[in-house]
Amino acid sequence: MKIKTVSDILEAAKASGKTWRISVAAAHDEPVLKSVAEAVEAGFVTALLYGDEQKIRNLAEEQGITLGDGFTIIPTSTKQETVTKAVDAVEEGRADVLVKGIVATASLLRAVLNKELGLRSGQLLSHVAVFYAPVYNRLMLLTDPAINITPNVHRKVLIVRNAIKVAQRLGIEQPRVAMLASVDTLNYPAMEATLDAALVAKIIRSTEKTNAVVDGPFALDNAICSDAVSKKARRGKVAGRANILCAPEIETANVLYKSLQCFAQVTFAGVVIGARRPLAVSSRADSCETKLASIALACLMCDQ
Ligand code: COD
Repeated sequence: MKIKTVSDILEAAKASGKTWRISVAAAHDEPVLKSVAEAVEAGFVTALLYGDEQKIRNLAEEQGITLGDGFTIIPTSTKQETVTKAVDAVEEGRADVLVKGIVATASLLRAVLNKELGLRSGQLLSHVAVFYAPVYNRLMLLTDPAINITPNVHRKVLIVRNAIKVAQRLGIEQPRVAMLASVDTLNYPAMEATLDAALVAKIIRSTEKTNAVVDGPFALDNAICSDAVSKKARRGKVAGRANILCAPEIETANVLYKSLQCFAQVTFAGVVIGARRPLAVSSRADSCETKLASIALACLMCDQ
């Protein structure tokens, strides 16, 4: 099916006819449990729930959730035990997708990156947040608001590659990637992000066989809005039409994500790729809809 919105991501997971096994790290939280219950109810997942069993059962009762066949609760008592066991389930092949529950992203990632027991694949892990922008009537991907703190040029190339994979899984055959900065022209050494943006675009253009078009630096308005482009005369295939926004570092990406979440109540689907299996990663304060869409997207990424 054609995926045009974040709701379509959920519909695509439902329509796949597949049932993925998810491992939820710290499920004792209302929006986490509700989103998992909706995914189980919709029939596209079965869930291993790690965390405080009594709290999970109490929340389920309060929410009218029956913890029936699609659920297995594995009681854990510390945060460390919870993340380690949830990651183990994926590592041992008992689950296809790891879902971040009410746990800090960094704690979960440290367990995922553990050299002996984790889910390392030799690739770079990065986070991609997908949202629908009604003003521009298109699906947009934002990266990386959650993992790579100050990526160098090499890591930025890998972050862009990961985002292109997610875009193509969503049916965007020729993603247009904008490398963000605060201006559209090189200003080095004062604005290092502008040089990185130009280098990443050049490296990908000259070394990769990809249908994607990568360009930068771009100020946000010139990346997404054709009106801004005509006023400022920024040219190229990406200008005003970007569908992947690659931020210079975590702060910019995370503030943009949270701005959309807080000021505009945007629903995201958030996924981490680059590990042996996909991770559904939303922010702890995200809505149940965002958590559910993140699970659906991570499940769809299993087919990549
Ligand atoms: N992909 C693959 N391997 C990685 C990655 C990555 N993105 N990051 C680190 N590694 C590997 C390194 O190569 C090394 O072998 C090992 O992991 C440890 O590397 P460090 O020492 O740089 O990593 P840590 O453990 O100090 O930090 C890794 C985190 C992912 C935890 C860290 O980058 C982090 O805290 N990111 C931000 C998470 C966060 O707070 N997000 C908030 C917004 S939700």
